[in-house]
Amino acid sequence: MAQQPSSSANFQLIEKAHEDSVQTAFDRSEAIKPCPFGEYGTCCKICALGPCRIPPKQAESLRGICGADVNTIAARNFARMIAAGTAAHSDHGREVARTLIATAGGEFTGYEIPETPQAEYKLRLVAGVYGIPTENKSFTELAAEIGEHALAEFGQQEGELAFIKRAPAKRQAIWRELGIIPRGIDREVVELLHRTGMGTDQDYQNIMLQAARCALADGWGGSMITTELQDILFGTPKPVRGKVNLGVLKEDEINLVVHGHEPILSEMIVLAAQDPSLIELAKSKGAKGINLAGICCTANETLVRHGVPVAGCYSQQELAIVTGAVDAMVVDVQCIMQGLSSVAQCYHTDLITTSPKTKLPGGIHIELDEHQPLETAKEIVRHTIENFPNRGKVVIPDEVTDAVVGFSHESINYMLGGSFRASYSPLNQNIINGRILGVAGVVGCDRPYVREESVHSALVKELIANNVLVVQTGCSALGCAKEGLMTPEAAFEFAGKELAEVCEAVGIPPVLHSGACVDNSRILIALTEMVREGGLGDDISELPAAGCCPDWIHEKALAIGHYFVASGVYTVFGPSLQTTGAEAFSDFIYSGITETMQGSWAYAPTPGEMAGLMIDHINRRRKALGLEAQQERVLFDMAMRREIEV
Ligand code: BF8
Ligand code: SF4
Repeated sequence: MAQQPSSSANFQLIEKAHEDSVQTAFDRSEAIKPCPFGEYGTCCKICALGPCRIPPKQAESLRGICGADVNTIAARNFARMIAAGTAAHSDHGREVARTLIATAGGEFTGYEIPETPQAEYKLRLVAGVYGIPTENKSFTELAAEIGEHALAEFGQQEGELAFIKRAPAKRQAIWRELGIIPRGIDREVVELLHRTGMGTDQDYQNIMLQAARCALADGWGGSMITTELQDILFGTPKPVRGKVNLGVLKEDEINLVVHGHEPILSEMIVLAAQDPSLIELAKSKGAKGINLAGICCTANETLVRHGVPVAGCYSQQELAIVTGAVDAMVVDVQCIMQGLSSVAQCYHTDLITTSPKTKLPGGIHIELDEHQPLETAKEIVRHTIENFPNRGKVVIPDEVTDAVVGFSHESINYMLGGSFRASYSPLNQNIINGRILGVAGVVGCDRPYVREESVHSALVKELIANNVLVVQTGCSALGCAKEGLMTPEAAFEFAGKELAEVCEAVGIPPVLHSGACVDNSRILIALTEMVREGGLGDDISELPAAGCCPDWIHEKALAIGHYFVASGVYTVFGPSLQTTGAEAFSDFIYSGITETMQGSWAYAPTPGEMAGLMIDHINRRRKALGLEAQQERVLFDMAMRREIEV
């Protein structure tokens, strides 16, 4: 049977929004045309002599009033986005470290340090990296010490972030040689902002070195701290079944949607939604139960740990409310559209903010009481239930896709080798013998543009058809889950024959969902484990691997891109990197930077071209490793897709 494009849920609700005279991001993206100077990267407004805008035709002759040229301006803009992205991920990590310490000290109730073998494994692993002796210490004592070490790394002024030691030795040596090992997380963000202010660093290559130090403080610092400490508190993800798309909302149940990034409150909402007295209250209002669903990366966090259904990715947040079925949407931080406020006003949905960092016009603020988070969660669930009788007309698209998700580095290790011989050896062996061509990390955001097929799934289908195993995070992962790429059966439908055989033998989908955007740190560790396993070179840059962010919105994506590049990964971005007006700077990030980092940025406008660049890179790495030549690339075009879908 022909599969409907997952975007038909969007079409249906965009139409409903128009009938209801409601404007969404899909309309605004038609109305707003990108400013060309933003695309060129050559508008500078960091001081009051400007804003200075340099059009490409005058790139050679015109300079800003201070004398800054296009390359300095574009590098500063680019680097400042990296600083902002690092700040966002890392501030999330800081909250998790604070929560771990306060939970271990008994100050916050509701959370607990679980006494499970997985928690013990993670506590010992992280304690080992921090050099914390583990003998005769309870889980709680270890968790407290780990939390203190992690928190100290935000304000650390000298030395090296501890997780840097987890990278391959050769990579660490490159960083030391370049002088870019992060000293402290906040320090690198502040220094990058300082250096890119008016009148400081004017050498784009030097700016990008500090940008690398800052981005590494994200990938091997703030984001990795977030991932590891959340795993200690809430559990390390393991394969779990989930459901994705707007059809997970239920007409006859209370629908509470969690949205944002930090799972600190949503973990408690997962518990509160199961509270028998609240379920009774829901029934007393005429609902059959309480249906919890997620949007964006809070969704990814609750999906990979608990199998909580996902209503949608970034571009679908307003559409969830347009269904008329969402009784409350509770948000924490990041990627929350201000458009939600005006959409929510047209329906009965309560928009509940919970963090002092995020307030929305028209939102109801129920601040997370860290000391009794479960009580806050129950209050939110109660509030949601009370709003159920106010519902008007409900239209829920009949679209839901199954997915198997939760592929943390630990669960990949286990799936590949089993509990007694967990290792990456089967993966490396299959790459060496050519069944798997290589590995790709595909991450990023989704735009509110109406398309028949998302760039994420178009790219990923082409990669797996060419026997490239794909690991994903963020909204990119949700986009591919919606397209049905995350079931073991998807291997037979979409993957090349050899990759499908490996997936069948191991029992994994050809596309592995590893979590939220902070969990790109899991991909760094997985790549490092592949190096450690042997046979594929001594550094991440030598692996037959590539990264791609086929679409991006938030500055966080540039921080991720640059820590992958600085870790030696060839990293392709689309649809625009906002550097086109600065030729020398663009050339530098696309090729010159390889000399020092052995990784680089790349750009391609279409999914097919992105896949082509990645596959060519993987083949070059295979050749350098002396692995056998590969068969010709399968071009996975629209016609071929339709044939598969019939
Ligand atoms: O951190 S993928 S739109 S939700 S930024 Fe935002 Fe982009 Fe989604 Fe997750 Ni990541
Ligand atoms: Fe213009 Fe220079 Fe000021 Fe930028 S820093 S706004 S280029 S004067």
